Parts: sequence; C-alpha cells; structure tokens
Amino acid sequence: MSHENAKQQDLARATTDERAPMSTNQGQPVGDDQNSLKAGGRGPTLLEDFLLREKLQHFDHERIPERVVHARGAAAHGFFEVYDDSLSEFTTAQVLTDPSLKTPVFVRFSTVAGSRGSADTARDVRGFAVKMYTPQGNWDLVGNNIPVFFIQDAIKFPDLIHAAKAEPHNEIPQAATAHDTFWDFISLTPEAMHMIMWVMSDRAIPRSYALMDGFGVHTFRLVNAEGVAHFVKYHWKPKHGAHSLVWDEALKLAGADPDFHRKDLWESIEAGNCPEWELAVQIFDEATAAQFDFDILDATKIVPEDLVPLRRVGRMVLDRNPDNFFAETEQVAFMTTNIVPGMDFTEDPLLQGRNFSYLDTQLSRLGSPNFSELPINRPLACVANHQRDAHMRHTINKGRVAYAPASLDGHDPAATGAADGFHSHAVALEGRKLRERSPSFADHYGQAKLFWNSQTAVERAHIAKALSFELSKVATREVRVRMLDHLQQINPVLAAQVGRALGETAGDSAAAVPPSAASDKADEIAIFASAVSPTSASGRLQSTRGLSLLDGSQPASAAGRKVAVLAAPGSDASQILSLRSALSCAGAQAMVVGPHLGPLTGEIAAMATFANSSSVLFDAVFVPGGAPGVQQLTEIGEARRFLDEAYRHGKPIGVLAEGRALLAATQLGTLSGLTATAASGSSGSPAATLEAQGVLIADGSDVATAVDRFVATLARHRFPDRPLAAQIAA
Ligand code: HDE
Repeated sequence: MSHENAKQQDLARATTDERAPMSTNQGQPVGDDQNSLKAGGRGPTLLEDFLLREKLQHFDHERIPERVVHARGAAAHGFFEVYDDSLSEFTTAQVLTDPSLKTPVFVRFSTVAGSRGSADTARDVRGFAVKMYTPQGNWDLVGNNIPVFFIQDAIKFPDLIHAAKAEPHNEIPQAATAHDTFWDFISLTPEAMHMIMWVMSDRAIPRSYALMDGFGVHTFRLVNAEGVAHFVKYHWKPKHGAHSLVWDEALKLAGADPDFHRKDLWESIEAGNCPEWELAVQIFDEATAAQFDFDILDATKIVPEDLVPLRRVGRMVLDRNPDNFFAETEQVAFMTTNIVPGMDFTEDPLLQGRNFSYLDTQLSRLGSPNFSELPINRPLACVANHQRDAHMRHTINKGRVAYAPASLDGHDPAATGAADGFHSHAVALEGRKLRERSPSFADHYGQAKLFWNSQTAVERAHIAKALSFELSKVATREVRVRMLDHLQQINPVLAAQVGRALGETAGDSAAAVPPSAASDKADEIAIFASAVSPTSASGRLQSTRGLSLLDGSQPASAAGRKVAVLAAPGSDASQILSLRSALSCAGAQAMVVGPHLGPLTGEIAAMATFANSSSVLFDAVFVPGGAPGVQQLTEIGEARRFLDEAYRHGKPIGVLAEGRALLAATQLGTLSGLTATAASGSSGSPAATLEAQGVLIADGSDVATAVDRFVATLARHRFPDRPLAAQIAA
C-alpha cells in the first residue's frame, strides 16, 4: 500500500457515518434522542436514562484547553515532493532525497497571541507548522512566517508570552500587542528589536496563508551518509508570491470577517486553487558560519540571502480540507523534536528549550502520552517500542515482552535499535557550566538595521505607521520613550517620525513630517526614500535581497484573488461574463455585489450585497457598463464607498464603458477631476493619471483587451503610493 493510501485509510477508519442509524457510544441503537425518560409526561427525569446521561456527559466534556500560544488556527492536508536527489550530498533523510516519494503533509497556520475565537487579521506573527508523514517517521517543521524570533533563550519565553497576551487583570486587549505590558517587556529586551521590525512591517498582516512565506527560523543540521554535517535554514516560498493587507483594511476585516484567512484557505482548496510553496534551503558549513558577523545559533538573526543564496529543492501543495476541525486541526500535536535520520538540531538555546516544551504541552492539551495514537498524529512509519498503557491507549500490544533486552518469544537480546536509526551528530563540546549569554549574541541592532535598509520607502513608511499606532496605545510614557531610544539606534528618521506621532522629539526631528491616518501619504513616504549601499566601507552587509515584499521580486500572479463586480439591474451582463472567464483562467474569482441577492441582469445573479459585504473582502473592484445599472449604483452610497475604499487600500480598480460614471461620482472622481463621459486615455487626462495608479478606465470598444489589462493589473496586487489616498474619507 502506498504511503498516501495508508494515511487516507487510517483517517477514514476514524470517521463515523453520521447518516447511519443512531447509536450510543456503546453501539446500542437509539430510538429517540430528543426526549429524556421521565416519570409521567411532566417529569421528573429518571436516573436510569443512560441515553440522556451519556449525551450530556459527553457534551459537558467537549472542550480541551486551547493552545497557550497559536490557539487560533486553520489547517489543510496535502503533499510534499523533492525535485531530485541532489540533497543526498548533505542528508540521508528520504523525504529530502527521494523524488519518487509523495509525502503526505498536514499544515496548520495560526496567529500567536489571540485566543481560539479571535480575528484572523490581527497584527501578529503567523505560525506555519508542517507535519510530514515520512517513511522514516514524522518530521515536523514548526515554523513561522517571520524568519527570526523575539528572544534568544527559551527561558524568556513565558515572560514574552505573558507580556504579549491580553493583560491578566482584565483580559484586554484580545489578539493585539498594542498595550503596555507588551511594549514594557520589549523596550527592556533589546534582543527583540530585529523581530520588532518584522512584526511592525506588513509581514504581520498577510493577505492570506497562501500568500505568505514560511521559515524554520532556527539553524538546523543535515547529516549525510558519511556522518558529515552541514547547517541548514528552511524557507517556504509561496508559488504566487508573498503579499500583505494594509493596516486599515486588516482592522476593518477583523469586524467584517473574523474568519478571513481561514475561509480563504478553505475556499481556495474547495475551488481547486490549491495553495503551493517551494521548499528552499540555505546550506552552509562550519567554516562559512565562522565568518559571519553574527552567531548562527542566535534565533534573532537571519542568514542574509546575499551571503547564502536560496536553493529551491521541492514543492508542497495543500489540496484537501480537513474533515473535522477538532479531530484534525485542534488535536494535531506538532513537536520540534520530530525529526528523522539525516537531520539534527543545533545548540540554538531557543530551539533546545522548544524541544522540551512541545512534548510537554501535548500532555496538558491532549491529556495523555498516547496523543501520538490520534489519527492526525499517528505516523505512517511502523511504530514498535516497549512504551505501554496510560490513559486512552488505543494500540493492543500483543505478547508478554515489554522490555529490552529480551530473549523470550523470539526477541533478540542483541538488537538494540535499527541499523539505519536516528543518530545524533557527534558535536564536539567543551567549556564550563554557566548561566550567561554568549558574547556572540550581543549585537541587537545590526540586523534590525539590515532589515530596515532592505525595505522600500513605502514599506518603511508602513513600519513607522505601525509603530506609531502600537505605541500610541501605550499609556505609560516612560515605555514609549524607551522604545524611541531603541528606534533611534536603528534609524534616526524612523525614530523622529514615530516620535512626532507620539508628541515627543526624537531622532532626526528635522526630517519628520506631520503624521496622517492614511497609510500612504506622499510626504511620509518621501522622507524614507534614501537608499543605502549594499555594503559599508568596512565591508559589512547593509542591505540584502529577500527581505522586501515590494522590491519587485515577487512573481506577478492573480491566482487566488477575489474581485468584486459592482452590478445592478441593467448592468452589462456580457462584460461581466468576459471578466469572469478571464479571471477564472488566471485562477482568480469574480463575485457580483448588488443591491439585493439573486438575479440582477441577464444570467448574472448577485452573490453578495452592499449590506453584507464591503471592499475589504476583495482584492480589486470592477464596474461594468450598462447605463441603467450604473445609474442605480451611482445613487447607492455604499457602491461609491466601495471604490473610494478600494482606492485608499491600493487595490486595482477597473471601470468599463458607462461604469466610468460611478467612479466619477466618488470622492476619488471629484479629487482627480474625472468626469462621467470624457474620452478616456488621452495623455495628461485624469483617466491617464489614474491608470498609472492601477485604476483602469476603458471605453468599452474592446472589452477583451480591457479585461485582460485588468487581470494583469490584479497580478500586481497593490498600488501602495496613491497620491490621493490620504484625502479620501472611507
Ligand atoms: Fe512555539 N509553542 N514556542 N514557537 N509554536 C507552541 O505548542 C514554545 C517558538 C510555534 O499549529 C506550543 O502545541 C516555546 C518559535 C508554532 O499547533 C508550545 C518557545 C517558533 C506553534 C510552544 C517557542 C514557534 C507553536 C503551544 C521558546 C517559530 C503552533 C501549543 C523556546 C520557529 C503549532 C503547542 C500548531 C506552539 C512553546 C518559540 C512556532 C507551548 C517554549 C521560535 C507554529 O509548546
């Protein structure tokens, strides 16, 4: 039986058919589960009613503790395959070297701080935990969408999490770091500054799980057949690029659709737009590591891609939604200790602490050391050892030998383990026992600067905005000022701009400009435009590729995007059909939003209304022609707002033929001087100016070309530096 079939069958065995005649958990047929057994029609209820007791007792115990971190998550099944056997130079792990293997995977994405019911779009790190059911046992790569971490030593983790979570006296705020205890801890923890730059960047508000990077974070080891080890960093690169929301959109989405990311993952898979990533590795030896000006054991540091380029070695596709959220997504138990022969840990003190923690946490969450027997956790590889009993044991071990060495019943006393079993790499160790931080972990600002320098001006402006937002929510002035001191060490203009938002003088205050609420005000972007040379006079790397999302390195793709088509009775149905088919060819989806649900025009029906949706739920907005329809839309405030808000959030907008009149009726139309009927496209006209900002206005003479141009614009994701955005109230 193939690996994959075995897993399918395994999971199928664990499901029950809900359409079968009802029974108790003991298999007794149930005749009526809607009325309890009573003495007389009006009671009392009888103690002998085992049907009632079982039903209530099970319900009363339905909840298990949520994860202390990463409680809010969504997951999917899929597979991983390597492209070739080229990694066999470095490792004996079959999953990384055998291209004929299609290894089943289960991947859980999560936010960190919020509880199970919190909103998906909170500013937060995203968990990116991959469980691979390999022939050599389970390999869990329990990573994040950010390649570094807040702290260097696991002993600080409880403090970090206590500070980041809702404050303990009143449980406020939910799923947010914009509060005193978090920033108090951070401002007293300089090692967190690099991570803070990432968390305040747009990386912390991804567009979707499918459009974000993943990272193993720590440096790990790969070990080859000769026992030679190399260091490795793992990266997941999304096939359709890494893209983000904008902050105002993320805030609004938390109300409009708290399940935004969860739903996107689910719906993409149901629609056959299966999320896909490439696994990339950075592999280097001890001698190379010794030359870096940072310690590869320090999880607050990346290995810059300019020093060690990525090598793309395989791909992972998520193609099946879970059947049951609790049984799979909730009960899955990831553990950093799940590695397979040919891999090993490093002495990273954060990783070492994690290796204690994850096994431990499963006991309190899942209640028994037999959690590994749950269908979602069970390996496909054969399990054979002398561990026995404990709560909820499923395996029925046969025979009397539960020990080794043993000679009874055919056991071989000389057999102590598999010849090709796991061996820890024989790392040379020396030194005294001490409780202190290595001096090689001491630089806390170098890579924070590297990250800052590697960002575009727009991204820097967003970081400044995010810091201004978060710190403005901190009530204690000393904490705010302490943070400004750290920012000053990273970049004086950043410190000055955030200082200005906080009413403090800091950094290069001559450069600071009055802050606005909108994310992309031109002068706020311009102050961050200065470029930095890639290396300093001393040869130190000052910027590197791989850190910016807006430097043009992301692949252009419209796959997985959702477009709102604003329509009403009388809108041009054939234009909508053209758009729909062009989008579907590109792996994107059109959803018609109208004044009411159901049939609108021709064969077009509205799937959403202005009352139940808004532009934040979409990646772009399109308005077809058809004068009567457009006329109706022009009179609907929400329809005009749809376009204004989409413009403010940098989203592609397309208007065709008479659809132009709706755009002309918006704030954007007024501010840009666009009229309802003027000829489009002449150079210098408002339409030509808007087109350069991703707002396409076409006259309807060539619908096919107009629609193709719109899809190409959609593939560019966002147009972040729109000059009129700050003036639009939406
Ligand atoms: Fe975790 N982490 N963590 N963490 N972590 C957990 O394990 C912990 C760290 C990460 O979808 C817990 O089963 C310690 C770094 C993910 O189920 C817990 C330390 C990274 C997930 C735990 C760290 C992560 C967890 C909570 C510092 C990125 C969700 C429930 C030493 C590389 C996995 C659970 C899922 C979950 C402990 C630091 C990622 C308590 C002690 C660094 C993606 O065991």
